[in-house]
Parts: sequence; structure tokens; C-alpha cells
Amino acid sequence: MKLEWLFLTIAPCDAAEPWQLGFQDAATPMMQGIIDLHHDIFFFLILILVFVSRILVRALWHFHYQKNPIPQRIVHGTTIEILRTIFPSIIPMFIAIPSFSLLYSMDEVVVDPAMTIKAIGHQWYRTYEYSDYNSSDEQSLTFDSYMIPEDDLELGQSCLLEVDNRVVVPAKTHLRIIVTPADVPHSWDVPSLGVKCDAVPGRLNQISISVQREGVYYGQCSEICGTNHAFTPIVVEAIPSKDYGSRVSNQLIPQTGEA
Ligand SMILES: [Cu+2]
Repeated sequence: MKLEWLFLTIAPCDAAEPWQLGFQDAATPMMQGIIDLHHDIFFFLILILVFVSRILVRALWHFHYQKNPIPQRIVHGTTIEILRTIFPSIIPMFIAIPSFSLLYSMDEVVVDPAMTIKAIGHQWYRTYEYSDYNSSDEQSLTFDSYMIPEDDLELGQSCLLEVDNRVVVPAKTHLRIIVTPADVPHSWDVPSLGVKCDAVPGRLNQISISVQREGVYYGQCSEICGTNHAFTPIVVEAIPSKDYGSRVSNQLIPQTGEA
């Protein structure tokens, strides 16, 4: 029995799903904040929807030409006038206060991040540089991350989302990500991490994240930088921080052929 249609709004993994309507599961406090704010605003949305629909239906009902053939020219309603002035001015305040606190907490760059990753967007691949591991300019730990073409996909891999080299980061660690492109505007955009940072030619943008659970997080470039599609997926793999040192020295360094 196929009951998948019942669960349209549920995203079971950290990648985009066909016909997905809801958010992906949050993996950072930032994304949790975004989802909470969305739910807060939706509360007011439902309240207003119910109230306005009720007024509309009642007006249509009571002022129908058969029920009320000779309408009054002026209708006074002091109470409703006061209510419909005060409430629409209070509701934006209830939306603004949590949204400002979220906005400023996202804007804040962690003063002393545990590590820095430089994400450079290209047409159509990404270069990642682990600048903390530089001992000299020639020895920078740099690798390219290409999308796996449709023909080379293995069973279970996502089309247009999987890459050959993932960005491996330690979980529960403050990370600073520096974002820039090498050609046209790109974007470093991972929904589960609550991150969407534009890569603007000639500029360095900075974001800070702290991934709260281990997992693989998929994103795509949100600029229209490719032909038909954006062929620059982002795959972030968060692993326990105790395993991080060995993973980096075993896997990342041989891939680059350096160090
Ligand atoms: Cu792009």
C-alpha cells in the first residue's frame, strides 16, 4: 500500500525531496530558530485568516439584498474600529521581536571559531580550503568538489546533489566559513544548516555555523550560474569531533596529493 502521499510535508533526510513542502530537519540552532519563527508567524496567519473569513462571511450573510433590502448609509461600530486598529499594529511587533533576535544571532560571527573553511564557487564545482592546516603557502589543504554526473551515480545517491569530495567538518564545533566565487556569483546554501550565503565576485562573505548532529547535509547553488541547472552541489559531512583528526589526515591529504 502506498501511503507516501500522506507524508508530503515530512522530509526524512537532509536533502531536498520530490514534492517537498516543509522544511528539512534542523541541524544547527540557526535552522531551529528559522523553523520556530516560521511556526510563530503561522500562528498569527491562522488567527487572521479565521478572523477575516468570519467577518467576510458574516457581512455577506447579513447584508444580502434579500435580508437587508434598504441598507443604512452609515454604520458605526466603535468597538470594531478600535480593535481593527490596535491588533494589526500589535501583531507585527510580536513578529518583529523574535525575528530581530534571530537575525542578529545569525549575523554574529563567532569571535574565536575552532576552524575556518574557505568555500570558493566555480562554474561548476567548488573548491574548499582548510586554511588552518596551512604550514606554508605551498602546503595549503585544498581540494575540488565536483558533482557526480547522472551516469556515474550509485544506488541511493541523489541526482544533482552528490559530489565526489565532501566537506568533512567536526560536529558540535564552531566553524567559520568564508565564501567567495572565482567567476560568476554563486551561493553556499545548505537548508538543514540554515545557511544561505551569497558568493559575490571580489568579496569575502563570512558565516559561522555549529552543526549539532552527525550526518550528511545536501545543498545546491541558488544562483542561476549554470545552464538549465546549477551544477554546483554542496555536501557537508559532519562527523564526531574525536574522529576528525584521523579522518582529515587519512582522507583529505591523499586526495589533494599534497602535504
Ligand atoms: Cu553557482
